[in-house]
Amino acid sequence: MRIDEHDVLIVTDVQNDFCPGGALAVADGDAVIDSIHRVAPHFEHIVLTQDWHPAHHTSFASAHPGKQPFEQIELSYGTQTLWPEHCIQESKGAEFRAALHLPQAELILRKGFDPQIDSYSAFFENDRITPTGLSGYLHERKLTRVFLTGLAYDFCVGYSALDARRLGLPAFVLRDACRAINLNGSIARMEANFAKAGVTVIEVGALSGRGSAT
Ligand code: VGL
Ligand code: ZN
Repeated sequence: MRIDEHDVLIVTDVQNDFCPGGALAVADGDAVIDSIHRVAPHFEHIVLTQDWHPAHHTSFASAHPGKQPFEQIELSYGTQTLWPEHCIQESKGAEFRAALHLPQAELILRKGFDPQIDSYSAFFENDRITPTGLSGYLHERKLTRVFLTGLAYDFCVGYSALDARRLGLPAFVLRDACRAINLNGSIARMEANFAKAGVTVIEVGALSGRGSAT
């Protein structure tokens, strides 16, 4: 499949806390970097997302006395999984992984900064209605097809892909450029949602375009 100037690569949350040694480490998380570097030269447009929580964020188990990480609670906007404290603004854990080298990325979109609402998706916060502004940005720049990579496949990457479809944008998840958290069947559940929403899952090797011979 050939990449053109209306396509955008979204690199999701490749941050220290989601990589080995981090507060919410995804197994083999930094393995996404090589795949992302492989595919990046095809794209004229790249957006990075950065999970960016204030201390005491409502998604942290530590903000809810008696609750443990990976339990669920009901918040005003619905069910929320509770996480270890991670990606706190200006912390080392919130920094992009040092090996990630994408100086050509055009936008860094921060999310999860409202103390009271989590944000998995790059498009909408977890209340499913508060926009991050990414939809308007892509629209104004005439970026219409979304290719998703990064962490985690079954949370932030997945919800971003579903929201892209909700906005009417073709969405392609590059499976081998993602790694998953895999919490209580979250991978299978997300893939069922992909199928319903029309999200296409492909491999990095399926793409060609700028900077490739084919
Ligand atoms: C993520 C859980 C909490 C992710 C972010 O990037 O998938 N998951 N915050
Ligand atoms: Zn988070």
